[in-house]
Amino acid sequence: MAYVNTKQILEKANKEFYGVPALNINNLEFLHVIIKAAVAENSPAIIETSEGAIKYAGMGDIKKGTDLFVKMVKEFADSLSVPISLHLDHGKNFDIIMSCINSGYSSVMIDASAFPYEENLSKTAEICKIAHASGVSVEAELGKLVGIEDNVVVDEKEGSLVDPNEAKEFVDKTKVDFLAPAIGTSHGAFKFKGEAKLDFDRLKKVKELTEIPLVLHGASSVPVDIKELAESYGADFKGAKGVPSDILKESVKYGINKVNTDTDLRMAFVGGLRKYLKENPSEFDPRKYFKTSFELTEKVIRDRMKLLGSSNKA
Ligand code: PH4
Ligand code: ZN
Repeated sequence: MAYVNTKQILEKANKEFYGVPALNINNLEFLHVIIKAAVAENSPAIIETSEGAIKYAGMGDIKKGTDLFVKMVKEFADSLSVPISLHLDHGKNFDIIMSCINSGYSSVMIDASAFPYEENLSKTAEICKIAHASGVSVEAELGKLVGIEDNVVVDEKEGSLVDPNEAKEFVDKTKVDFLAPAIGTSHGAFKFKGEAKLDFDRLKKVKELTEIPLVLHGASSVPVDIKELAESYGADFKGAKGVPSDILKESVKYGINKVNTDTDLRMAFVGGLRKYLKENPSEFDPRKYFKTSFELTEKVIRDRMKLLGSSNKA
């Protein structure tokens, strides 16, 4: 099978009420570990690359970056029985979005959420038209991901979350395939100053009105064991806090199907690397010193697949 359209993965998840992790990569090692985890869990997986990842992998050359990621992912996915897709995360640059479509990505995100609603709508509709003509599915975002500083001012936070009625009109007019409604998460390792909380009433309304697969950005949990392990080997992750597992599970119950996770993988990988190098100070072979990184990161991904319900859904 197994290099598929992201829409195929998410429509099944939507119908059968589970979430699929969307996991960011920047290099070959993260791809290896995701493939390993997906096969072990018999789970679908969505692999995503940000615009920064594409520039990094292509040494600044966008076409090289998008071609390389498609070749890498397809090379592994095509011989697997679990469905794997490749998605552009937070596409803001028209040339990068076009390069992903032309190289053969399974789906792209057009992130015009920084623009006023009408402009977001028209930009998203334009990308949908182009992408759909090539069989590529599209994600868009409504509302803004709330940063930690915004959490302090509640009114500002209110104003930046998704409006469910706008979401309905937006989906109808743009023909977007999946939608990321802002419901209170933010990117990175420092999401909440106080208690973690998402706006589930808003999420339920968006799902009820649109019925399409929904996406949760900023969904890393910052697992305590990973944080503590990394810190015991010298990392400084003071104040790091993510979305607790029970809240993630609840968000799937209310309609989230694509669960964007990057920070947890990065923390597990770097924690494992710190541990390995401390315990093996004379090792300098890259085929060996990622051993603990691989083990910890694979476990984080497999735990996430079990939690979201994508295990055995391949
Ligand atoms: N993302 C990941 C964004 C990564 O520029 P960049 O490569 O650093 O961008 O879209 C997420 O939603 C991940 O959320 P997380 O931070 O909670 O893992
Ligand atoms: Zn995101």
